[in-house]
Amino acid sequence: VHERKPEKESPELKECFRLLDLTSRSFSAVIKELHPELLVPVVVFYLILRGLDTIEDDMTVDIAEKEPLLRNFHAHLDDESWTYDGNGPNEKDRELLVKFDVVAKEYNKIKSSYQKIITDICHRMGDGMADYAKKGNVSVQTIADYEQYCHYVAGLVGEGCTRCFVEAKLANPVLLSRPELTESMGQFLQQTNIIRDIREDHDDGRCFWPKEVWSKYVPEFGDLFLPENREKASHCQSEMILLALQRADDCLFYMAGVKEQSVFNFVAIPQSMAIATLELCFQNPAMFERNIKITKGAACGLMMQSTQNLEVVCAVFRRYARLIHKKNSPRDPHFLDISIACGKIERFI
Ligand code: PS7
Ligand code: MN
Ligand code: MN
Ligand code: MN
Ligand code: MN
Ligand code: MN
Repeated sequence: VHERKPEKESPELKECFRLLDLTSRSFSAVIKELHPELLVPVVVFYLILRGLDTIEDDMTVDIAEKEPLLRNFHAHLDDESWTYDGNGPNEKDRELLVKFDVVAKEYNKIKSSYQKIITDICHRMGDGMADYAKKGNVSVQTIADYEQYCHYVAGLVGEGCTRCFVEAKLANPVLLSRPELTESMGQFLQQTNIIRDIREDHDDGRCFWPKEVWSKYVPEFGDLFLPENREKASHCQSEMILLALQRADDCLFYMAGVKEQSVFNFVAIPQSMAIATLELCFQNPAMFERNIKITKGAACGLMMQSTQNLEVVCAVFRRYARLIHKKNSPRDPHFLDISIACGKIERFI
C-alpha cells in the first residue's frame, strides 16, 4: 500500500483529492491506491473526465450552450483560471466545475507525456458527447450507434488509461497492439451502466438503449416501463445483457496483460462490480422501476477478491456467469446465445 504524504501536497492537490471523494463512489478508493507514478496523473484524468460528464449530464443546459462547452473543454486545461458555474443547483458534481481551476493547476504540473494523453482523450470524448447530445433523445438508433457512444465515453477512457500504464512502464506494451481488448474493457463497464440506469436516464429524458433492439419488443421506448409489458421488457433486457456479456472474455484477456498489483486492482475492481451488476439486472423487473445496486457486502467481497490475481478474478467471473446461466430460461428468445456466452466465461482458463 502506498501512503499519501500530505505535507508534500500542494493545497490544490489536497483539494483535488477532496473533489475525488466528492464525485466518485467506486473509483475514489482504487485510484488512491495506485502506484505513486500514476496516482496524480490518474486523479487529474478522472476529475477532468468527470467534469466533462457533469456538463454532458446537465439537462438544464441548452444544447446551444452545451455543444461548444463539450467540444472546447480540452482547451481550458492550459488555462488555470477557467471555471464553470452555469449548471443547475441540483447537480451533485457542480462543485467540481465551480472549482475546476485547481484541477487545471495540477494538470499543468504532471509530466507532459501524461498531459498529451489526457488532452487527446478529453478532446475526442467531448466531440463524441457533443455529437450525441446534439441528436437528442433519439440519438442511439442502431447497435453500431450504441457501441460508438460507449466508445466515446468509456472505450476512450480505456485507451487513455492503457497509454498511461505503458508510459509508466506498469503494463505490457503489447496491450497497445490489442485495441479491441481495451475497447471491451470500457464497453463492458459502460454498457452495464446504461443497462442498469435505464429508469434514471428515462426520467431525465434520455435514452441510450438502441432503437434497433427495443423496437423488436415495444413500439415506444417508454412502453418498456409499463407493467403489462413486463415479459417483453424482460426479453429486451436479456438482449442488452447478452451484448455486454459477450465482452467479458476480452476483459479477462486484457487483465492477463496487467502484472503490476496496483494497476491490476484498478482495472479489475470495476470489471468485477460490472459482472455482478449484470447478474443483478438479469431477469430482474425492479430495474425498470428504480435504481438497483449490488449490496455493500457484495461490493466489499468483490473488492477483496479483485485485489489478488487473475485466477481469483476469473473465479469471480465464473461464479456470476453460473448464476446468470441458472436464471436463464428457455422461454427467453436469447436463451441459446446467453447460454453460449456464459459457457465461454465458465470455461475461460
Ligand atoms: C482501465 C483499461 C480516468 C480512471 C474506467 C469519469 C464510468 C462518467 O455514472 O451514464 O451514470 O453518471 O453519465 C478500462 C476514469 C471507463 C469517465 C464512464 C476501463 C474516468 C469508465 C467519464 C475504462 C471515468 C467508464 C458516462 C465518462 O456515463 O455515468 C481500462 C478514469 C473506464 C470517467 C465510465 C462514464 C461515463 C463516464 P453515470 P454516465
Ligand atoms: Mn454521468
Ligand atoms: Mn454522462
Ligand atoms: Mn476540436
Ligand atoms: Mn449512467
Ligand atoms: Mn437477439
